[in-house]
Amino acid sequence: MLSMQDIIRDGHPTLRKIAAQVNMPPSAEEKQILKEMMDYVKNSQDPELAAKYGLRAGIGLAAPQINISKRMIAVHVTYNGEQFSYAFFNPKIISHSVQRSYLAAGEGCLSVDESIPGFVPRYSKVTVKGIGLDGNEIKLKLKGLPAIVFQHEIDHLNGIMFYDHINKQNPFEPIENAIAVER
Ligand code: K3U
Ligand code: NI
Repeated sequence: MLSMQDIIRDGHPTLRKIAAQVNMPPSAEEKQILKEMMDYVKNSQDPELAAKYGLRAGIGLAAPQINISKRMIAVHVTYNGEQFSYAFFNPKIISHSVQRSYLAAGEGCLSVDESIPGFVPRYSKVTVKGIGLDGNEIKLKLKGLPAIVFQHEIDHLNGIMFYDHINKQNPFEPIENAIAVER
């Protein structure tokens, strides 16, 4: 079972690397790691398990955050009463809106212990393609919080941290053509 001890923190070089594609079909070990990433995210949202094992709550996790530089992400988030629970190998944004969005409360990251205030510009809508744990291709059209979480996790695969996108001079500078998303 993954715990906070497995999660590397800001400053670790793996967080700044471009993660490698996973060769298909994935190995049994790669599937096991991706399952454990999903288990972490789910367990972390269970208050009893989170307290018992000291898990910081998360709605997504990318393999580089557990020091595995491979293109694998897990997302488990509820938005507008709908659950988005996906474990992906080799996720890719294949198209996106012109319109931008940002999380009104700002973003957080399990690899960043402090809170970093500011608006993080994202695409409002994205279409994401990837391979699921069963080896089948999945294509998702996302908006709102799930779209933001996928962009945050795919950024981790490219060595990008959420705060890289924040305007350093004025973290809360209004973003042109952007809508606010509430959690
Ligand atoms: O935003 C967080 C949250 C936790 C519980 C309920 C609701 C929200 C915690 S931070 C988080 O989940 C990151 C996880 C990371 F860094 F490992 F990927 C994902 C994320 C947070 C906010 C916006 C986009 C992505
Ligand atoms: Ni993160």
